[in-house]
Amino acid sequence: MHVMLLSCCCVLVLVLPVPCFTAPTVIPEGDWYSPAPQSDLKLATEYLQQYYNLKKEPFGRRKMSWPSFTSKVRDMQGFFGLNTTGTLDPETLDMMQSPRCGVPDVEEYNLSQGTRWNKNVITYSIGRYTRDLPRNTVDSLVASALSVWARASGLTFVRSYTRSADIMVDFVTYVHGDMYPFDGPRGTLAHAFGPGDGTGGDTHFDDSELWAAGGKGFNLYVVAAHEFGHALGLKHSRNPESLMYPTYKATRSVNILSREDVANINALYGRRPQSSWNTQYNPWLSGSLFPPRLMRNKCDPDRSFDAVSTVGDATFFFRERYLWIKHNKQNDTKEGPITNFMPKIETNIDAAFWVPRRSTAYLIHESMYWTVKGSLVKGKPKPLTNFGFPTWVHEVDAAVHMVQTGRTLFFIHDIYWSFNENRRVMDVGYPKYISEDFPGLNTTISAALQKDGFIFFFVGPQVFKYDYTQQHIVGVEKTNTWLGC
Ligand code: NFH
Ligand code: ZN
Ligand code: ZN
Repeated sequence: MHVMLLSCCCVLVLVLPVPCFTAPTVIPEGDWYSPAPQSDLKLATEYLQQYYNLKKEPFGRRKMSWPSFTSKVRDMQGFFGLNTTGTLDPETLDMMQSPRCGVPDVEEYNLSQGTRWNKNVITYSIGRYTRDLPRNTVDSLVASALSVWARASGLTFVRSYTRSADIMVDFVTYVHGDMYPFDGPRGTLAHAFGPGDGTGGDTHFDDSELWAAGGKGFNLYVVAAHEFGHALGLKHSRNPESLMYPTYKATRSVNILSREDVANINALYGRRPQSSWNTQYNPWLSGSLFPPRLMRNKCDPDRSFDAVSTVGDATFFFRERYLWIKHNKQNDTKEGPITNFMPKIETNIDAAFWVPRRSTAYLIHESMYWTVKGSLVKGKPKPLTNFGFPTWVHEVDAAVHMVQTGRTLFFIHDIYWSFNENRRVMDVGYPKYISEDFPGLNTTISAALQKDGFIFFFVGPQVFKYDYTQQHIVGVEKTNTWLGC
């Protein structure tokens, strides 16, 4: 078991919005020949013993070994961006007294050094939940936080529902069965054990905190991503831009990892080769990933989709650069930016359709399309002209494949095309007017889906259920009901 970071975590309770970093200041004079007051020395000694592994002097020995003391002072100054004078100048003493900075700067590096998981597939399990957030939100945020590391490394995370997973996630308070009781509201937010058997990898969140997915409270995604860094073997960083910096920062950019974080995880587990992104990255294993600020209100009464399609045994709902995945059997929806599921697709999707015979989905953006087989996006996007469209077609509003006829219908403004998937040619006589062949539909279609023998036409916040054989609309519902609202 590796107790990295844990020694650190029980220290200071007070968190003030005081910046840890002050600009380096030039100290005019002041070295060990101008003696620091006894009280400052005591403070500094205790501080360095607590956070910088300064060895306690053996009993009876009153005198410090100065070289090691000054070198610890320098370490500490370096960490906080101060001039590394090795002297107890006012800035250094200030920093030592600033509660916010009283964090385990270098922590137990001797205990945790070099530890990593000796495998690439790591299991995780969520035991006790917080009541601050719905369970599926916690599930998503935990999965997202793990995906941060999965995307940067060759690691894959698989959820387990047992208590024997590598990374056991629990929300706990105060004394909770390890040597590191939590401290109530604020102060330490969470801690994690480095890689190893037993408690190794286990990650505890202080449930005296208010946990949030954005808004008021501590952002669970951000804290979890930091903790999982430790659970994978990473130590704290001195760089305030890094996720592994020891103090909480609510707002992080979409790229939550700094270059340094990425370099550190790569040093432990290697990199995910760019060329085999798609073959190795399986979002269905690691769950969705999203910066919670971007989490969408799926039950918005005006909810509309750009594209909807079956993909395998799930239905994909696209809106701008966001995606909801609803599993047909399980009653669970994953969501997040499209790139979290399909890193190559950095745009919105205008139209999408699924050809069951080929187990292939086609995702259209402007005049290009991607093919998706299984959960993998194949190769580069191809031009729509492959379907036999004239070159002036730059955009498709909706597309749907009809199993009964082997045709794919493409809807563009008020006209539509019919593509013969068997012969892979456009049917003659097209385009035709939508309203001629689909009476009742005389607006632009946002998305279309075939299901249970019906075509569902998504038109803004409304869905029309269309009976293809009877050739008329047989029902209308609100779009958001498709996401279970
Ligand atoms: C933490 N840690 O709780 C803080 N920091 O910022 N409170 C760290 C976790 C953050 C666990 O691995 C503890 O390192 C506190 C203190 C970085 C998510 C700086 C007060 C210790 C708001
Ligand atoms: Zn614990
Ligand atoms: Zn930490």
